[in-house]
Amino acid sequence: MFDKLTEGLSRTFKKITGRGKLSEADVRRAMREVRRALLEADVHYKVAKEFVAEVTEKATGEDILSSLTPGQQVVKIVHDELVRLLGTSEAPPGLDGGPPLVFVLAGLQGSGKTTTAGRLARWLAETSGNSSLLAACDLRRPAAVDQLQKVAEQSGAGFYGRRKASDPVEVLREAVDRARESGLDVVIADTSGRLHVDEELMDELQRIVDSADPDETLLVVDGLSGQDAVNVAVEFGERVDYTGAVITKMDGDSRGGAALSFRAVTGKPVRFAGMGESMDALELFRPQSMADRILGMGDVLSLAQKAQKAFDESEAEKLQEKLRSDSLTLEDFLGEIRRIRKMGSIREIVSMLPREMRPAGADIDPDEIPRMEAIICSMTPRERRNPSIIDGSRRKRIARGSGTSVTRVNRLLKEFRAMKKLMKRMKSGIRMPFAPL
Ligand SMILES: Nc1nc2c(ncn2[C@@H]2O[C@H](COP(=O)(O)OP(=O)(O)O)[C@@H](O)[C@H]2O)c(=O)[nH]1
Ligand SMILES: [Mg+2]
Repeated sequence: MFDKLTEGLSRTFKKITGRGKLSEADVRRAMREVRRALLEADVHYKVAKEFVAEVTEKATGEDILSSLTPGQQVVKIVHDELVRLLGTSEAPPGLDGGPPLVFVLAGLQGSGKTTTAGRLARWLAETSGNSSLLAACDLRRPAAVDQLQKVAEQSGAGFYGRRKASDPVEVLREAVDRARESGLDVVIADTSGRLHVDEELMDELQRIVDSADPDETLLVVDGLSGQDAVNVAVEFGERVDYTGAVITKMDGDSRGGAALSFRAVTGKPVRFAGMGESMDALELFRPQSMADRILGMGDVLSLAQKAQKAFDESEAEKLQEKLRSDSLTLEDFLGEIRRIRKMGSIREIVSMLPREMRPAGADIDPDEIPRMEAIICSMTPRERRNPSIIDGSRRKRIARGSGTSVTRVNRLLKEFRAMKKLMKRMKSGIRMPFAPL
């Protein structure tokens, strides 16, 4: 995702972070490069221009240029402006009201509406326990009703549709009645799209929206189409007052133009990002981590901030020393998993690391921690200090002593090794070239 943009920006930032002094001309030169990188990523030219003007203004102040690390300050300003451009914070859909809440999905053909209907149902179920009913309001193509039904099955959502129906407004009304009768929380209407915005499409959508008065009208746009996605959004906005957007196909080689320009051009929040074709590939759109990724830090910056909070500096140093000398013990491990629990689940932390830094099998379920504690406590001090002596019979004894099983003891030892690897990498990864830590 956004690889080219990341490449362009890193090249520029490398030039300015390696130096102790920066002149105003250096900053201006760097900003010209930033502007070019944004345009190449298909960011709307006005957005790119304003972005660069804003950063330049902030970055050429005396306080920045005369600071000890001017390059890093400039990168930080770019980072913060990117976060702002992307919408500052997450913008989940409103869930007060209803039941049933009504969400309408609109957008061009192929943008990902039908897929998003299922993924949204899944997301709602997982994040807030809401049940959904998918309503088949795309009556243009006969196969559309079947496709939605399949998606509903895959996502575990309910389905309402009539193959012979001709009026989507009516279908949605019936679906809402059905959801109310069955006690379902959200109706998600899949509507029809066209290849281009046309009168007929907009009329139909407007009728649906006028009649259903949805709690959310989400415009689904294709992240691969760059600025075009934003142009489409502007056209839709002239006719229908949608509440937010879903940008799909961000997993592909999307250059970033849609995600970066959307908010600034339309004034509407991007609520979700589609990150793949599977039913669980819908994520809240996260300006903060998106900006981190664009700057090529994976989410290392936020990981580092989190880590910093949880790690006491001297502890971290001790640990570093142990990692260096490879003498990390299971006692340290226990201390570490308790600390890391404070930071959020390991799964979450691992997912924030750039892909190449991710160790295999290092995700530990936080609910497992008490059990892991019991297992480590059932070991002798010698075993804790030197896990390699834990052979088959010791494993059996430990399993008995901790009231667990040999499988669990094995898993813990495996996780310990993975963790050792993870922490080694984290330690070297946290100090990124320009993360001002
Ligand atoms: N890689 C990827 N493919 C997606 C994503 N969202 C949708 N698609 C694919 O895009 C195509 C069109 O999606 P569909 O939901 O049928 O679009 P609709 O015409 O707007 O209903 C399908 O092949 C989807 O699998 C996404 O986030 N990532
Ligand atoms: Mg569809």
